[in-house]
Amino acid sequence: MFDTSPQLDCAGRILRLDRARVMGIVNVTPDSFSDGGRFLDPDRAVAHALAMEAAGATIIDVGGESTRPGAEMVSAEDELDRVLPVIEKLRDRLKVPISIDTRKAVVASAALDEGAAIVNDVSGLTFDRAMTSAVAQADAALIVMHMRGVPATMDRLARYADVVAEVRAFLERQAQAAISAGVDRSRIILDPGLGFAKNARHNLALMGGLSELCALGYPVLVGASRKRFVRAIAGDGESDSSFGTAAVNALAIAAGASIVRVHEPGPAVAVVKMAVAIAEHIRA
Ligand code: HH2
Repeated sequence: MFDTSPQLDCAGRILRLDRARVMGIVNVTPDSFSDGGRFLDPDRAVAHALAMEAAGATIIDVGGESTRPGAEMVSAEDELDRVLPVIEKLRDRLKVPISIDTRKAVVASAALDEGAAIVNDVSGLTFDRAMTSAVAQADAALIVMHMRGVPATMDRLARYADVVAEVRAFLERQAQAAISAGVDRSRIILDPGLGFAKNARHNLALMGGLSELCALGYPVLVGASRKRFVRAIAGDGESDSSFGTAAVNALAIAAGASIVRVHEPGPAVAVVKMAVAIAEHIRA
């Protein structure tokens, strides 16, 4: 029978989005806010990625630059030295697509050449003008995330009259720009960028208005895992905020999100299954 369920063609790898999916995070960095240093060694990063796939992650997001508030920029050379050995080792061992979490086109292109299939640009295409052509040339999928400024300055830029309307307008504009530059519309994913130039109130407003972002017609990704606002509100400890993260993920799926980005896929997969089962019964 002809299959009409939603799916994303990521450089030839098919990611089915007929129900919500889990993206597992591999931070190959010394300084990420919750797991900095744990996966700087390529073999540990690879083992972690494989374990996340086994736990049910259907995208593995590899990043070599921390974007925590205040973080300094990493050179493209250092970023490549961190991520390429990991992607190279994962390429033939993972069944699920790899995304590269970077703002730099040269890093994205090299990662795509090495076997990544999705570019996760946390700058929402504002950092590097060459990013859209790098994505388009590889027929890769593209995650467009909202942020303002750069990690070193973004906290100062958390001022909005209507955060949902402003984030929505930005994402729509950047998606259009990507399409005009040759990225296929069916390969674009949008992300409100929780915690990026946003305070706790802004993050909550975006969660409350998430269905308005989903109404743009692109799959929506939500990344709340271990973020400051979750730890502050759920209050379940500095290092672990898995229950707070689970609550955000369940509500994101109820509002129509297609992907949740997490550090711990195991519990997240259970949350997604439960939330998906209920979301199918939500009355309009
Ligand atoms: N959050 C982080 C990094 N990349 N990408 C998307 N699309 N959405 C997010 O919310 C997002 C992201 C920050 O989290 P983490 O990777 O754990 O930390 P760090 O940037 O310090 O490595």
